Amino acid sequence: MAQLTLSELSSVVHEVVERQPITDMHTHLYSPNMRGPQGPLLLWGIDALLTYHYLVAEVMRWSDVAPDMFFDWPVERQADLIWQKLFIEHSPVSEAERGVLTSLKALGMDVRSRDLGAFRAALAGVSAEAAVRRSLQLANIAHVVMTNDPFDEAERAFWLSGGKVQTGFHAALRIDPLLRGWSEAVPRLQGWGYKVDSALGGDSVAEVQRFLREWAGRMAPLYMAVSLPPDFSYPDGSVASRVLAECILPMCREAHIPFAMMIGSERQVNPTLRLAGDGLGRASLGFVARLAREFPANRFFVTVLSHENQHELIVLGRKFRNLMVFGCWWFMNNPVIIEDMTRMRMELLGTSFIPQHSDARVLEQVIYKWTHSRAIIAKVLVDKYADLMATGWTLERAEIERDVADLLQDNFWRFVGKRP
Ligand code: HDL
Ligand code: ZN
Repeated sequence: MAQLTLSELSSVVHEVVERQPITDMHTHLYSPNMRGPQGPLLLWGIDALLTYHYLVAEVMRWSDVAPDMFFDWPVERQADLIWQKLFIEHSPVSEAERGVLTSLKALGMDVRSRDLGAFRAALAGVSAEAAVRRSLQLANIAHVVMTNDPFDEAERAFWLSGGKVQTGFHAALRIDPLLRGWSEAVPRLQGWGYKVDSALGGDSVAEVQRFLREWAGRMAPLYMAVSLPPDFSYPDGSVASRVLAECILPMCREAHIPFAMMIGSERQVNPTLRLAGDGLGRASLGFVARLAREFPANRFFVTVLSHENQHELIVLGRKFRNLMVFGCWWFMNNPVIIEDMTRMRMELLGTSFIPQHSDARVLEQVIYKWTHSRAIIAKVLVDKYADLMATGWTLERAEIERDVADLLQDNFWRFVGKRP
């Protein structure tokens, strides 16, 4: 096959990245057939886009509305305020603000009109299934991994009734209460018939394992996941350390699935902002090395929320083949940081990492989150390939296709040990 010239490089790389179907390994989307007591669990449409908790945090900086009053408003009124303050009265230059416009443009809206009413009318009445087909097609996403929480009353009924998700949607078993809310989890587990106690005595270990085994049986998760506070450590003599070592990691081994640790989220820094009220903290990542070293039969996806932790995590990725570095999580998901992290990762890990996930909560966000990230990943790849070519190394299109498939799809499926 023909060797690429330097002048061809950029257009070929951007085209290959554009064409590569994505496996989005961490989202808060739901299969369109998943329903809770209030209706579909999936969020989609213009008012859901505008009331994304990132934008709620941003509008509170320009408005003196009391958060509690804001949250009591109908979603449309919340969206009206966000549109007025963040898009009309001030230029929407933040990543979450610009993102709305990227998605609206891809959906065929002429954002020059700035006419929210017209956007609402044009996008109204679209079913969840139709919206999913359109957004995944526009974002070129082949597989969506959800976040599925057996402690979430809204989705329990779906799984307990034997619900099956739509093709292309996959479960991730999310178990935060077991590691960062054990005292609250105990009465709930007891209520569901699991003989556990707060000291993890008696049959508690076996019962937590049974809880995880039963939910893994219902969801067939591709991995188990937790978000951890900045001060999490292992081992620290706590019940959480024992739950991790004696329940979670053994059940991941039994189910042959990785454990994803998303480290550094400081929950409810400002509780009045509700979902928008979480912050971050710099973590001490020594426990990650210890877990990777002491549990070589376990595989760990790891992402961190503090910019300061990124370099340390990447170096840990060099030390352990059972550790897969992934994503630009949450407050990391901004162009300046995505580019910085992707360059650092490629310079230290080659292509043996997963550069991004969307973390989308609203369906149409996948369009902007991936449009923006593909452009940055392609830009970094062009630079790195150009550096290669400067040594006299030659490159063929098929090799770029292989590398991009690794980054956006195959590294994930290889690490979970399955084929899509
Ligand atoms: O814990 C998580 O999975 C985070 O992604 C939170 O859900 C956070 O609210 C979020 O949506 N970040 O993008
Ligand atoms: Zn998330």
